[in-house]
Amino acid sequence: MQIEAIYHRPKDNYAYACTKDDLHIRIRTKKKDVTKVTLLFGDPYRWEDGKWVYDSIPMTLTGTDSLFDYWLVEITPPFRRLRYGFVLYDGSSETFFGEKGFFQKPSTDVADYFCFPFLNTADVFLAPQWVKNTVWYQIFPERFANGNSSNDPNGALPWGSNEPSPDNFFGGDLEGVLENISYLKDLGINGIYFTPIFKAFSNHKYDTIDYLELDPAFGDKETFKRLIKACHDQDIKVMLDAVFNHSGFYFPPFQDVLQHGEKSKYKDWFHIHDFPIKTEPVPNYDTFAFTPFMPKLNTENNEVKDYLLNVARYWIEEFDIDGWRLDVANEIDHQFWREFRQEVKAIKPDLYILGEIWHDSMPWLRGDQFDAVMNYPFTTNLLNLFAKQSISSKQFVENMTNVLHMYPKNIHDVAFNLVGSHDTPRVLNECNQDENRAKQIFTFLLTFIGTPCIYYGDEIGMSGGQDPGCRKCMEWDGEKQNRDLFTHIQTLIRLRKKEPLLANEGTLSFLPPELHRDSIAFTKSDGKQTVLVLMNCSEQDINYTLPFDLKGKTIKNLYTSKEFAADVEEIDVKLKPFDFTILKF
Ligand code: ARE
Ligand code: CA
Repeated sequence: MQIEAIYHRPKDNYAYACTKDDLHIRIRTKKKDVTKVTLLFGDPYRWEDGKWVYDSIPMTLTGTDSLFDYWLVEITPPFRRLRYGFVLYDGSSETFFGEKGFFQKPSTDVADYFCFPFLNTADVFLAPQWVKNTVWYQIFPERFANGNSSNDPNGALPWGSNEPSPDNFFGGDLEGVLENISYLKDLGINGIYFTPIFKAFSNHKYDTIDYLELDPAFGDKETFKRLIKACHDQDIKVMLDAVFNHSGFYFPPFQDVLQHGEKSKYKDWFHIHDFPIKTEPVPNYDTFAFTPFMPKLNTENNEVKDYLLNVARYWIEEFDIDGWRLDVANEIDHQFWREFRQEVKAIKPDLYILGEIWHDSMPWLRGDQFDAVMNYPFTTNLLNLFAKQSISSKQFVENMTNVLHMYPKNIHDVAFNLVGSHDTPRVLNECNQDENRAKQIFTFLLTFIGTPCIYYGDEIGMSGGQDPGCRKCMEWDGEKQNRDLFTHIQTLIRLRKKEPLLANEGTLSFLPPELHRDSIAFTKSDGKQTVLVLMNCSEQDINYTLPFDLKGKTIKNLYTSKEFAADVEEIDVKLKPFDFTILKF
């Protein structure tokens, strides 16, 4: 047994409360090394005749990535506290593993066991439940629709007349969104994520000038109120983009520092290295990336914190927004986010707090800061298999298993899953304009766990490269829209809403990728019924024998609504290149 590969450390993703009463305990072992893991567990204070009393329960293998097997067990400690250890068996030898290391036999000293001291409800990660049933649509307001030409910025170009550039404008606005709510309703989405809409200098608005005013090119507050009401009337949630890591160059407090230097009452609102302040050739203050026009805000300064928390509260209290997406969330201090969560949840307990973090985000997902992060590791894995074919289906499953074990399970139900955004090339570009690959990516996105998001225009097959290429004006000419792709996505969204097992109900399991190298297959089961998603991720036809005994069962194809009775044990499914099937039995 390779004990060096064995890992467990409470809490985070190895020991966590999945509900206010239940604990998940996980352990990692070398791939295909250990054949059985038993958890020894007991109440820390339960002793009989001077001996600590413990019970035992087998753990379940829940997945394998390229290096490790992952084991899980769910425990409901009667007194909400637990001491536990592991007995691992590899077919010939056995070892005990506890907090003090490895022993030949289970230790008799409770101090050698791991400890989950107390299951306090306040510590349990609880995300808004409505998110589990939300399919998001991301809107870049300058480029979705121009509903009012009178507010167009000077020099705004005719809609869709030019390629987007870092500096040009086309006049998109909130009235344009309002006019197309029916389009969004028809697509079936029930959440909109707006990139920034507050007054700012650029066409992307990530360089804020006034956090409490809408950008005049997008419309006024009365329009925004109408838009929110129209969305809520259609059961569509609204999430805004909070750019708190940095302000724009023309943010009045920064302008005041430029004008008054060290005498400015705002000098501590930023991270200025020395005075006089200079913006070139290299700024002598902290910025986002190396952009002098995005001075980093000093969120550890109480005045800045008060100012930004007031902004966070204002848009909830005055406009009843349903979520905040947090820009460059990983570069702001954790204490700021703890106070942010307390403030916004006090006003609206089921507000969705979504951090923009592209990497491992465990430190922000402990229940005291974010509800979720933008799941870019999911995006990368999906594109590498279906778009770029740079990995095998086996590697895809192993990578996805790794992602799923990076966090506690209850985090994945509200993970913000995306296949593209305003910061990435469009999915069709990643697929080299191959519509079938793009369809397959949406099939996976909309049948997997988490809360999926569609970037505006992807649903009608818009193309576009890295920013700014991915920010073209929305294509409203039906003749130029890929209606087949739209219908495919619309059907999947409808299915997802109708069939809870296609969203976040049931237990997810990948079928062994060894069963067929050119396919991805996973099931969601609630113990009574199972939904199987089977996808061909190759250019060849595949013939897949379902590894279930289905004799006598009725099998329904959820996508075509056809039903058939399985009168034989083994069912074969034939799939053309990049085809799929969704079966329920
Ligand atoms: C634009 C161009 C840049 C150019 C810059 C020059 O895209 O190539 O260098 O202009 O000024 C906003 C605008 C962008 C603009 C940017 C800077 O939308 O168009 O860039 O401001 O002016 C990292 C961060 C992540 C950030 C991305 C862009 O971690 O937070 O970089 N995303 C947010 C927003 C952006 C926004 C900003 C931040 C700034 O979503 O739209 O940009 O407010 C890897 C790394 C990630 C990295 C990612 C993308 O995966 O792991 O950390 O994200 O690549 O680069
Ligand atoms: Ca306009």
